[in-house]
Amino acid sequence: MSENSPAPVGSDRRTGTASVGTVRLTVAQALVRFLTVQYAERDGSRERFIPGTFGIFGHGNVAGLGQALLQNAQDPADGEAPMPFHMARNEQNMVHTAVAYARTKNRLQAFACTASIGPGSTNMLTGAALATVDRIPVLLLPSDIFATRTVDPVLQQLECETAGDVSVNDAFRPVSRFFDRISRPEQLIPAALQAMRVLTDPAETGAVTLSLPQDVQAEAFDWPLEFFRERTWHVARPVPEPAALERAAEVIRSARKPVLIAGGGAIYSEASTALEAFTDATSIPVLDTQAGKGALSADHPLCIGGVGATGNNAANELAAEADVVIGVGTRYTDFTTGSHTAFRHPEVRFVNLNVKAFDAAKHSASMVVSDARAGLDALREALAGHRAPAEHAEHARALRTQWETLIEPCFAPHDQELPAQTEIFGALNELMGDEDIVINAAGSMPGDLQALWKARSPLQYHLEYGYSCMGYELPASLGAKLASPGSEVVAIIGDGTFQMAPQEIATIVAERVKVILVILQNHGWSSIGSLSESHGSQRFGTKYRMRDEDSGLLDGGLVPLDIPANIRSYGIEVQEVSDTAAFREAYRRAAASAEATAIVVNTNLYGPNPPGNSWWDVPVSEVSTLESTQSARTAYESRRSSQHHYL
Ligand SMILES: Cc1ncc(C[n+]2csc(CCOP(=O)(O)OP(=O)(O)O)c2C)c(N)n1
Ligand SMILES: [Mg+2]
Repeated sequence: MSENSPAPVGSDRRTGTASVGTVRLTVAQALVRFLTVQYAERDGSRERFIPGTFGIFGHGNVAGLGQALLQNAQDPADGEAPMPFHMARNEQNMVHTAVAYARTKNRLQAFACTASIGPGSTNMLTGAALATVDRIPVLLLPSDIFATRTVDPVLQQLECETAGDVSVNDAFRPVSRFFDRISRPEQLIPAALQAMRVLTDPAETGAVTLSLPQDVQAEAFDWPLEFFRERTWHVARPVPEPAALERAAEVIRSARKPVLIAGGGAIYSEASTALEAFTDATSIPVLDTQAGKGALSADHPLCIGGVGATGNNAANELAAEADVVIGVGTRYTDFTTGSHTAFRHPEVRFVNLNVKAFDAAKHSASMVVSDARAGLDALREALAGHRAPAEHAEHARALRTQWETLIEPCFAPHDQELPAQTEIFGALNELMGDEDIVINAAGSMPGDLQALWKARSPLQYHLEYGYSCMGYELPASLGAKLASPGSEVVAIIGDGTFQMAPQEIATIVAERVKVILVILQNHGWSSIGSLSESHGSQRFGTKYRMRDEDSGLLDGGLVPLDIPANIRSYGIEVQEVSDTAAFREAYRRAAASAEATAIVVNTNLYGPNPPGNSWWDVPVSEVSTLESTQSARTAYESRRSSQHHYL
């Protein structure tokens, strides 16, 4: 590739010295080249920010970004870094893979994802929403309709009669933290720089979308060489404002029964050591959210575990009594707050330590806008010498011991033909190493895992419960393994979830990535089935059953889907088991294998699930002719009356 004169001056990529001159490249070639020289740095450790691109080609990107990626691989410019390409099977899945990678890297790296026009691009919308809800960086490059409009309507174009500049890609706007459409080549320069800013800003990050019209991708432009110099984006650790810190410390000093809730932010900011030091110094018990489990090791005597709708009784009792709740890096979803019923002290106050003011302000809190690690260290110093009352910590430890006794039966064999999934989780928790990764997102499993799982490292418990997206687990296992090759990566996948997105097994096989897929076959939805039953809807439409010729309903025999055979067809080994001892054996074989394998476990659709006494607000029909619904409504109204506004 030749670069236009004048020749680059002082174009040392390493030092980032200014370069003079231009180079003629297409927009797609320029974007790929730009992305290969972006770095992120935190605490002195620096890595290339975009390690590769996932993609599926169609007419929207095959000759634009596809050509640029090929050229990058086959004919790189002098000193140009490679941009590894990974071919996915479904666009939604590739975003899940990218999200899992970025999460495992604590948001210090993120993949790019390229998709074709129309359905290829809109298939990424769910992944975009997931990334934005979960605050995980991913760079999305959907292709767009011609900027020139000469050939409109192009294949797969939505024709908006009232606005010529609208395409299906406008649907990315609400689910992206930054969106731009590159209608002219030079727009790429500010857009690419803004994209990097948002991706590497812990308070802003999420899906970033650069919509790339098909014609513009292939259009050439004389780019300033300066655009392609190596850039380092410093991932911030904002420190708390002293006055905010003092206000927060005062609230905490006044507390008789404080608790701390560790959310995902505590993990992404690598605040575990700071959290442990804070806990040891203050004796304040630590509860966790789905994203925050493992921030404090389960072995710590004041790690009480999951709080809220899927939490455990010990954590929920402490939450109910708490006069001060310290939220660290949490968004306070309805699962964490038990739909605003978990915190019951009439004068409960909140202290929220969050890098995002939006979250810090929740529940009328005393706000500390700060990085979790920096904030915890500063708060510990501001509280020097202060400890929560000794009887409070004692009470927390006693509740924890009681809960551990209460859940023992969850792990023992039940008197039923097929195991409860809790038995399998107990075995898995024992078999997996501290640095291994368990992945799950939807079904009845997140509730059981949040209540029962003991995470001994911040890496181990990878639950996507912000968007709780069926289909995340399997492609996410690929992303997590690419990010942490030394970890055993286990995706726990319900049979419903499996049927939504099995196809990325082909990508896992092609990439030669070793993961362990654990599929729980219970012929339906244990989760929504029990929710339906408790809410008066009689498990309607929640089982995989044949349409019965007499009743006309889906309540006939089992649908003859052979999941093991289906998985085997992708070329990987499958073991099928129906009891916990056999599962242990199967896991040991899977762990010993060098290749991806699957274990299909037949489990009981009806659980039982762990004990629990918390609540989740799912409205029940106010009027109904069904007795089941009427009684569920009465129970619903009584629980709803205990909701708080936290003002
Ligand atoms: C994409 C998506 N669609 C629908 C839902 C709503 N939903 C939550 S759990 C569930 C059923 C999950 O079934 P399965 O994977 O078999 O797990 P199980 O409930 O049996 O544990 C559904 C439909 C969801 N979370 N995600
Ligand atoms: Mg199921």
